[in-house]
Amino acid sequence: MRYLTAGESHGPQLTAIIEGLPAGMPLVAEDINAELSRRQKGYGRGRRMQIEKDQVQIKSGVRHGYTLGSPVSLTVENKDWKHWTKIMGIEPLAGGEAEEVKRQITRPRPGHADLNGGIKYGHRDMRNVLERSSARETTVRVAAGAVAKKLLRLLDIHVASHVVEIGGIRSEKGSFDTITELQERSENSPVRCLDKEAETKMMKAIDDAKANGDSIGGIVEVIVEGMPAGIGSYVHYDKKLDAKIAAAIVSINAFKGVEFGIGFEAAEKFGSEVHDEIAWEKEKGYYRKTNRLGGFEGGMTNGMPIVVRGVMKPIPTLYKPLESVDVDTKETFTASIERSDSCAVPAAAVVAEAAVAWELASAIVSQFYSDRMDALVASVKEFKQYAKEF
Ligand code: EPS
Repeated sequence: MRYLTAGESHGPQLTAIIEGLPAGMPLVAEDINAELSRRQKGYGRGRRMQIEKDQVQIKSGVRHGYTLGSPVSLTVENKDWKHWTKIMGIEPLAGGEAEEVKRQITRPRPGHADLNGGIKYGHRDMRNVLERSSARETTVRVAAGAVAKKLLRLLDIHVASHVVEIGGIRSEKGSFDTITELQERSENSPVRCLDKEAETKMMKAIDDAKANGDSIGGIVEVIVEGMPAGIGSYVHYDKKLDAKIAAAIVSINAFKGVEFGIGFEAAEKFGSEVHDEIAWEKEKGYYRKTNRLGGFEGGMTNGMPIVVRGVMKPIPTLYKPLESVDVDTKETFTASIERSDSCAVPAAAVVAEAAVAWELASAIVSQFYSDRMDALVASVKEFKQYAKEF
């Protein structure tokens, strides 16, 4: 399974083309729209989110509510496009129009793709870079992830997330009993945090950063329940499923790191404090007495819940100026902007869910016969039973 996204932040639309889905999988726009609207929420978002009302249009690969096996194309309109038709126009500029859109971006923002992307493609107007490197693209990654989540749900595999840290404030009372409870509680929090005390402090930290013209980052955690053991590979480096998930998380705009289970804490512990003891019961099959490794051993799932965390740096588009260099004049200037999110960590949790869901769905589809959804459901069910009795 693979997908390609296209679209500029202020262009007419965003597109995702998904290939490799089983045929006969139920899919309607509402499955995707629900996820798109989750991504648009979150305390700390800027004015752009008041303009956009992300809604998907399924343009191919689905007939009468079921996938056909052919590529599924998804589009989401940029409502803001109507304000950018000249600056972001597709057709060559007519004589007089060039004057209107001559405002070129020659001042790269520190922390963004602007300068490196400009050098790579020879774009002296760095709008040509920032339009595509914008996190607006995550809209259609979430759309593709929503399709993956639908496939996983049909296999009784469930994905949820919450925010564990924003601007140095940690969620201390973030425990939960079931994944449904986790999802409900994080959904009802403006910062997707389970700890009410931390939630208030996080919102205050976002307000303070905003008042200061600054931005703050944080840590999100994705949890997945129901994955059978033995998905992924210990045989080939490029088929290790935890490695694929790590790449998918770090590929989200502004993400700088990833960990599974206790993650980096493992560096300071003995092996006996890190590895999870194996047990077996007739009803449950094999399980681990603890889940410090976050559901992965040897590049494969071990049947325990998957626990992945990703760290997002503060958004680099700042009201508070940082020094940079104008590529035309080579003069130092201080960069400042007109519109930005002060914190997008809650929204990024939804994007991280999508990224993880995609990798899991993709690994399942490649490991089992998957041309037909009914056959896939049957084989995964049978495999889960086999793994239990192994
Ligand atoms: C972004 C800048 C802002 C954000 C945008 C990501 O957009 P604009 O430049 O239009 O003010 O709102 O995020 C989204 C549009 C989105 O859908 O998440 C950036 O530079 O990455």
